[in-house]
Amino acid sequence: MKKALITGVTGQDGAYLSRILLKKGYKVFGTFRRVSTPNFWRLQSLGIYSKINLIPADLLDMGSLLDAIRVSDPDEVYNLGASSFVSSSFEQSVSNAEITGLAVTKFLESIRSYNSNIKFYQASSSEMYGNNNFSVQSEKTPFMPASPYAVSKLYAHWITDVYRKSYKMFTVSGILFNHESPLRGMEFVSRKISNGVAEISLGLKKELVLGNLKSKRDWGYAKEYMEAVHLMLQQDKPEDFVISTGEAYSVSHFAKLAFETVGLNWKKYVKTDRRFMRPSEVNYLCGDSKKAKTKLGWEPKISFEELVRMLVNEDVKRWKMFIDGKSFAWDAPLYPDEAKLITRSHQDSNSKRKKSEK
Ligand code: NAP
Ligand code: G4F
Repeated sequence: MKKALITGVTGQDGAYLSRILLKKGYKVFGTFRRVSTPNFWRLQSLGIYSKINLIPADLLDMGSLLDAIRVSDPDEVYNLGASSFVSSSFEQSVSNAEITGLAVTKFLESIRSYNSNIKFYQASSSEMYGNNNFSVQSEKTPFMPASPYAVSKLYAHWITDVYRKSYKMFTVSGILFNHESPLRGMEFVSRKISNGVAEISLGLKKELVLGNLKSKRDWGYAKEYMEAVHLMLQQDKPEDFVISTGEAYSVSHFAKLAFETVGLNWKKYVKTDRRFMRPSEVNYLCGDSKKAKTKLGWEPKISFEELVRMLVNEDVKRWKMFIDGKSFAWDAPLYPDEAKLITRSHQDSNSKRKKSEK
């Protein structure tokens, strides 16, 4: 029986990847952070919580990573753990660098000293391309990071490459473009929109406040992307792959389709506020995943429209179940109302407003 160790098992991708590996007969180990409130709703909602061997560990703590490797003695390691929200990397840039960037070197060192035959997957990101003005981005496109998160991911990406070349280890990076699902965190724009649309359609909320509506992203379905991730570690040779749909749509188009799903006109409900805009924005991302199609036999199946509808319908279903008093694993009721959050962008937008009022 193959053994896999996944960091970030409590996140969106960790949950889908765990289910894929369990179905393939793997013994799955997942690291989790000891937090004051347990965060296993995604594993519970996929019905796999009891099947994962959970190991407490933190990417900030090298000893705990080494312990996780010793305890699980894995054939494959999937490093999905990261501080993954780009906006917050502007507010917590140092911890982001440590968790998302430097921790990868600590992890690779731990693997190298324990057993350098372990295969290693690093969750790289299309955010690393930044604003490089290429109409499509492939494995060969130069990177131009525009956020602390992207810089940290790029460091992790290159150190993964260095370990592959220097120590002949099987280390690969998947450069994944945005991928969404009903298990997406509420702070990301797709879920923020689908949840907001669900609440508005049921009369629970009056408006949806967003940031930059013009930026474009290449949005795919997380479950399909995790199938590609597994395939990357089954190749004969370690290589990096872009995973994307090849189509880019604006945030406003996402909102339009989401509101149309419940028969509403988005223009009546969507407002914008500077505090949801970033100090520096990546305007456009669109991936070329031809290499994955040729070498992995992978291509996306679900269309953008289907993805948007899936998210909205699932959130409407959840809110209805909640109203009916049903109990189920879910995040929305615990999520803080963004109107109450005070962030650096909030202060920046206040000071800009005050200056313009003078
Ligand atoms: P996610 O839902 O935010 O999950 C992130 C995971 O990382 C969570 O399990 C989180 O644990 C864990 N984590 C955070 N800080 C940690 C720390 N100090 N030590 C150990 N674990 C820690 O993200 P995702 O969407 O599943 O993405 C998975 C990976 O792919 C991330 O590395 C992300 O940056 C990358 N990626 C994502 C996308 C995308 O569109 N989804 C695209 C490209 C790359 P808690 O539950 O305790 O917070
Ligand atoms: O959903 P987002 O926060 O995702 P973003 O920044 O593209 O990052 C995600 O994808 C990356 C891959 O490219 C991952 F590496 C990363 O971990 C994460 O999963 O924002 C998407 C776009 C941005 O242009 C943002 O400015 O939506 C825009 N946006 C507009 N209003 C908003 C909002 N984003 C958020 N989160 N909230 C808003 O209200």
